[in-house]
Amino acid sequence: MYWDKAHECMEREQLRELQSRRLVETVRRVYHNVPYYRQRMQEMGLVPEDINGVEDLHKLPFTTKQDLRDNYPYGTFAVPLSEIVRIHASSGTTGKPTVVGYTRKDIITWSELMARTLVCGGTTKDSVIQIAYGYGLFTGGLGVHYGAERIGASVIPISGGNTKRQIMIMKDFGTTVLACTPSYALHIAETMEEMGIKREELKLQYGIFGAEPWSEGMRREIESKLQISAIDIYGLSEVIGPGVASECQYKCGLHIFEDHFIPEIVDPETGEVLPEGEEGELVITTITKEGLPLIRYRTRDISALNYEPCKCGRTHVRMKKVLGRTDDMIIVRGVNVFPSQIESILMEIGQTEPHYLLVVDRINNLDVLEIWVEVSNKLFSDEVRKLEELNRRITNEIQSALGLSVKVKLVEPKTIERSESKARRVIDRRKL
Ligand code: DLL
Repeated sequence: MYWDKAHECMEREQLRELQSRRLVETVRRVYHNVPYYRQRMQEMGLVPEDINGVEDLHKLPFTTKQDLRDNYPYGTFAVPLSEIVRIHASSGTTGKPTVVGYTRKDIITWSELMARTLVCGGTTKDSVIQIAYGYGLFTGGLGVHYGAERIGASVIPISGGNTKRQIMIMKDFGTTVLACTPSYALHIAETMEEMGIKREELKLQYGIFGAEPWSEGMRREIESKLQISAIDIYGLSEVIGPGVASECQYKCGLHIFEDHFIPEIVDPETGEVLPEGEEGELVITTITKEGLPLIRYRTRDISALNYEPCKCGRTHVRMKKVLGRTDDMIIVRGVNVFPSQIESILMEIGQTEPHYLLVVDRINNLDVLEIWVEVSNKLFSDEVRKLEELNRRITNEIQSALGLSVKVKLVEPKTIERSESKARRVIDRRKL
C-alpha cells in the first residue's frame, strides 16, 4: 500500500522540520551556483541567511516559465553540464522548449517518487505495466518507466501511438496496469470496441493517468468502459516530471510529495499567498533537486490545498484535481471559460461521447464560441428532432453555467481529432 511509509506517513511537525532544513540548503545552493537566482535575490536585498525555514518561503522571488526560457537552454542549472546525466524538455506551444536537466541523484529521486506514485495507484512487483506515455523528451514515458522498474513490475515500454497494436499487446502480454493520458485511454477503449475486443479478454486492473486535465465525469467514463480503477497523477517537467503528486486509492485529492516539494497557492493576478482551501495558482519549490532546483515555480495550474488527514494514512497535503491552467483559460466576451467546465457539463448530461472541442472566433468584432460535441452513431442516425432536443439542452445548460451565449454543434463520431498524447481542447481563431 505504501512504497516509502517512513516519508509518506511522516508526522507533520517532523515533515516541516525536514522541509525547512532542505529549503535552507536549496536556497544556499541556488544563491551560490545559479547567477540568475543570486541576481534576483540581490535585487530584493536578500541573502541566504534570511531564509531560516518554511516560514520564510514567501520572501523569495517567484520563478516563471519565461525565466527559464530567458536562460535557455542551461542557464538555470545549478551544476556543471558534466554532472547532468539526462535532459528532457517540454514542448512549449510557442517558441523554444523549456529544458530540464537531472543529475544521477535526481534520477534516483525521480524513480523513488514514481515508485510511490505507481504503488499509490495499485502497481506491485507482480504487475505487468504498459507504458503508453510518449518516450523521448517528454517526461511521461521514461519517468513512469524508471519508477515501474524500481518496484520490480514487468515493464512494457511501448510508448504512445499505434493503438491497435497497443490493444493486441495488452491482450497477449496480459497487461494489468495501463499508463497513458486519460484522453488516450478513452481512445484505446473506443478502438477496442471497434475491433470487437471484449473487456473480458484483458487482464487490465488499474490506470495511471495524467499529463492533462480530466474531469470526474471522464474518470467514470474510463472506469466503466475499461472496468479498471483510474487514478490521477500530476507533475510537470520543470519540477521533475510525473511524480510530483498522486491520488491514493480514496481518490480525494492528490498527495503532493512534500518531503521533496513545498506547495503554495497564490492569487494568479497579485501573487499573494492564499489561505488553505482557496483556489488559485499552484506554486512549487523543489527542495531535493540538484540539477535544476526551482524556487517558487509558478505552475499556472489551478488547484487548492487540503491539509486534513487522509484515510489512507499518508500525511502529505492533498491538492485538488487540476481542472485548468491559467493559460488554458479562454476569455470570451470577458467571460473566463475553462474547457474542463464544459467537459463537466457534458459528462453530467451524459448523452454525448466524451470528445469535444471549443472553437473561438471573432466575427464582426464579436467573440463567438462554438462547442463541437460528438454524439454516437446511433443518435446521429436517429430522428432530427432528438438531436435538436439534445442540442437545445446542452446549449441551455452551458449558457446558464457560463452566462454566455454559445453555439453547440453536434458532430458525427470521429470528427474531432484523437490524440495519442495530450488532447487539444481549444482552437482559438481570433487574431488578438
Ligand atoms: O505532463 C508530466 C506528466 C507526465 C504528468 C505523465 C503526469 C503523467 P509537462 O509536459 O511539462 O509534464 O506538462 C505539465 O501538464 O503543468 C499541467 O498543466 C498538466 N498536467 C500534468 N498532470 C496533470 C493532471 C507532464 N493530472 C502540465 N491533471 C502541468 C491536470 C495535468 N493537468
